[in-house]
Amino acid sequence: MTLPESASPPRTATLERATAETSISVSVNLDGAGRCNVATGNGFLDHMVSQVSRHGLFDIDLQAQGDAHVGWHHLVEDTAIMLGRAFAQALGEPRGIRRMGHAIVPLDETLVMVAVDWSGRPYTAVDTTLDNTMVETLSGDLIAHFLESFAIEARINLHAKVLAGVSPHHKAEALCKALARALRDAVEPDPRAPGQIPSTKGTLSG
Ligand SMILES: [Mn+2]
Repeated sequence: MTLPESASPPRTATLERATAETSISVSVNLDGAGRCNVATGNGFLDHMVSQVSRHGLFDIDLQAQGDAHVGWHHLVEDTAIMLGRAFAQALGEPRGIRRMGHAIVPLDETLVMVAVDWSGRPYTAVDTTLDNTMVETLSGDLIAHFLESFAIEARINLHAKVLAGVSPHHKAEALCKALARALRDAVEPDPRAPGQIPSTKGTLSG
């Protein structure tokens, strides 16, 4: 029996975790309006999470504190881990969704491509061209680390590539916008296949 749309469980998740390095609480609504309340202590990381929310139309409430005195690595990594876990939990069993999504996003001189597959098999191929530069207050390698950590925990296949660009800020921001649009397409209900697992294998459990 196919349940009517109104009976579908809400695609939301709320998680908290405290480690010796960070304390993070996160709530996600995949069927939101792009409302974002984020405070990580790093302005550019807040900017990145805000892009994912706004352009994916996901509601995200994320509060993070961490050992920033040793650098931003732990905070960026754990923020991405918790965000990825929240997305995976909010989605639950991936029935009736489009499963794959992609976006090519320009931002002035920058052009990026992101493609995702909610396959249940984590895989990443990320080329940001940012590894040897700073992105505002973040070392550039953390942008790829954010994307990869998110993808592993969300259990998605993520390909992300900067195709053109100069500004490190633009490259990182466009990557987050493209991730948002690709994710939005992937989790969108498919009205032509309601309630179905979008796989000939019959499962997306990996
Ligand atoms: Mn910006």
